[in-house]
Amino acid sequence: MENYVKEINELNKNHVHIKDVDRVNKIIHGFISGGPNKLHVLSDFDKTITKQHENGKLHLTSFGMFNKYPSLPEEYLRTVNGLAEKYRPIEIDPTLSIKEKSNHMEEWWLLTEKALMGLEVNPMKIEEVCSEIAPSLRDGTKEFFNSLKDADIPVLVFSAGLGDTVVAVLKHSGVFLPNVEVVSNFLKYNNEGAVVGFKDRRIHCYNKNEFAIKGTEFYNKILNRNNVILLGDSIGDAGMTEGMDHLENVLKIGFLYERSQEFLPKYMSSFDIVLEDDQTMDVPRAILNYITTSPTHLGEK
Ligand code: MG7
Ligand code: MG
Repeated sequence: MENYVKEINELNKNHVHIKDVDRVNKIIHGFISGGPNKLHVLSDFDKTITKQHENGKLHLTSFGMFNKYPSLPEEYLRTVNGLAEKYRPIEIDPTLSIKEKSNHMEEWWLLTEKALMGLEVNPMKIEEVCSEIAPSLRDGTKEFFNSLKDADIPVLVFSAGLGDTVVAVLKHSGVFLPNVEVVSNFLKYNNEGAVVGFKDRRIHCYNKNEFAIKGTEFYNKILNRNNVILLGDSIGDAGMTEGMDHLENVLKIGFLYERSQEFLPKYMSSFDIVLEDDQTMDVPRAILNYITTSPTHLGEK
């Protein structure tokens, strides 16, 4: 088999870590054989589509952006900030098993949903707040999404964050294209315009898998697409394809930034390709470009 990894320049940089090059070559081979018609993209949002850091600052997450909505009740903010203080360390604790964390995350999202209940917020105003905050997307995201659209490749942005702010940012950045869908926690309102919770089952960072995608319109679109590029920045993101039995070639790309020394081994065993402090979409773009221009694929046309 050809050494695709060697041929794709972007994969030969110092910050690119690949545990098993043969495996990645096999996956890319599968991508080329299947062509764009068999491919789709499954991507996390927070710190995967948005940058992990910029000018020395970390970006707000989708929940964090919502909390910048003007004049939210003090009590709501106190509650959710308290929850984040308690649960965030558990979320990233490398000594706990996924199962243990899962129960805590279940609780965190439930309590957040409860705290949101009764808030009177305006969807248009949420969009406005997000356009003002306007977190930057990774360099090249727009080009990446446009290439995916041109090749008719569906993209699922799969977020355990808040869907309303995710969509607002994607729209504001011009990447909410017809081939893009968002599965996330969306606010549900009553007739008086007060939040009554999330629209569907809560998606948290450790049940973000087929459980949440099955039955959606997107799932039907990808049932005949057995190749996928998965993008994420948290270990939990590597599990997004769990339960999707029709998949054949799954390429997991992980963006690592915080505590990278400590986490690199773990990331390398969860993701096929680990990008250390890479705030661009260069690697996914290079791979996509390689697939769509590959002679094997073009020869089949
Ligand atoms: N995350 C999860 N929850 C909250 C919350 O209530 N407030 C804030 N500020 N952040 C939250 O995109 C998923 C990420 O969102 C964070 C319920 C988690 O850290 C999770 O990784
Ligand atoms: Mg993320």
